[in-house]
Amino acid sequence: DATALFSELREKLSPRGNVVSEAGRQRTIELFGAPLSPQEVVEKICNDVRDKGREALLDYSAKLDRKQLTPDTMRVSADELKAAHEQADPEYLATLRKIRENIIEFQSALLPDDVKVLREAGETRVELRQRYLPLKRVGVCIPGGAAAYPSTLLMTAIPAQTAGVKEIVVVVPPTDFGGYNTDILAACHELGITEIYRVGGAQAVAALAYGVEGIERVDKIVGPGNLFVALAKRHVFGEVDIDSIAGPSEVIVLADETANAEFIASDLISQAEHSPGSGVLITWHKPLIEAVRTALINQLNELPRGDLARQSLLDYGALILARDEDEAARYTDLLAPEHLHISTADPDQQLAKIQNAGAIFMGHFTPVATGDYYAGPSHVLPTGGTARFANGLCSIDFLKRSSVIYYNQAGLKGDAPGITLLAEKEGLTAHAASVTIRLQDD
Ligand code: HSO
Ligand code: ZN
Repeated sequence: DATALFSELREKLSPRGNVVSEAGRQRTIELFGAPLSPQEVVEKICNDVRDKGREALLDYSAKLDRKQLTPDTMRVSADELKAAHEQADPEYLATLRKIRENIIEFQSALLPDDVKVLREAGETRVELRQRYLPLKRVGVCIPGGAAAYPSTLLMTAIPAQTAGVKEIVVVVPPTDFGGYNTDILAACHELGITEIYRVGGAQAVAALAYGVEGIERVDKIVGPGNLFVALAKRHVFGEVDIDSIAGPSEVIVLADETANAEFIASDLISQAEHSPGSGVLITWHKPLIEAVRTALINQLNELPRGDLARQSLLDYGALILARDEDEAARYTDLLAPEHLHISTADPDQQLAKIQNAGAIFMGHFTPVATGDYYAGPSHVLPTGGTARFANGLCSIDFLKRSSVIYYNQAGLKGDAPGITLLAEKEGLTAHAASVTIRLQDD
């Protein structure tokens, strides 16, 4: 039964299992004297930060991130930002500027125009509009546990800035890969971001959602993080908007007989080296399976993060032989990967058969790294099979819309019978009266 098989494989592909649904069940964390599930821990942290504010935020940073911060050291100062930028490698800064241009070019092309419709009503017309405005204040979570990710700052903050968001707040854990990382601070300065807090985990998400002394609450929280960040975002959703619940990186490579086994091995290892991360090959060309296996073994032995990537691939990777192209496309759709790399002679042909994938990389010369770092679309993408319904982050996600309705008296007269009929059906006579009262003296 293909569906059962693939839901099993799907679990295998999500390197934390299905973190979000699992998190309620396990009771493994001894944080408050009693064994709590990650979900319960996150609820406690969020409620404490909501009720006790900055004091709780700093307490949790000390307890969980082992960093005793003060209200002063929690926020990155203007001097620190300037110093990081001045000391940064000029080539790094020049590359950031080029990437920034690439992201702005693509993200601004996505932005919708306001919509205006004039509809006939009686002798006249009514004006119907949809207006888009940027969110006022957005919080961006940058990870800082296993590696430093300045690219994630670019891929979240620049789409927001392109949409016109003026206030961007960055939270990044108080680690060498996070809030003390000069590459990240230099990138913030380059983007004109001045509000950066060295806090991470659920406590940072709660501070952004509810606001604490010195940190005003935001309208939307975006960006990836560990299990605790993911659960906290889900917990505060409704109080603020969020982008999605991001899990670890994953890629499916679809390949035909024209694919290069060494290239494919490097693609699978690239996502696996995020550690955890997963890579799956699906091909209908049998010899490729063995060729990729050999290439994987050779490449893993050569790479600095080879051991981490090997473990991820052993735990979460797979090499799958499909009967033909159509079967490969069906498997891909069932797995709904974050990244899909179509490494075939005519990738458009396979693309046409696939519905579910967060970002799609076409042909032999478009490794996922192009999208991770440089091309223009954001690398914040739906993981864990959620590409079935969710989307990668983009500038549109930082807009909100209002509808605008504009009648004159003649238009109201034209539409009045329909409005009052419905109002009376619902027994809401004041609704009906609010129309008829305006039509009385003619
Ligand atoms: N592949 C990751 C993004 C990333 N890669 C950051 C390198 N740096 C998430 O899809
Ligand atoms: Zn990556």
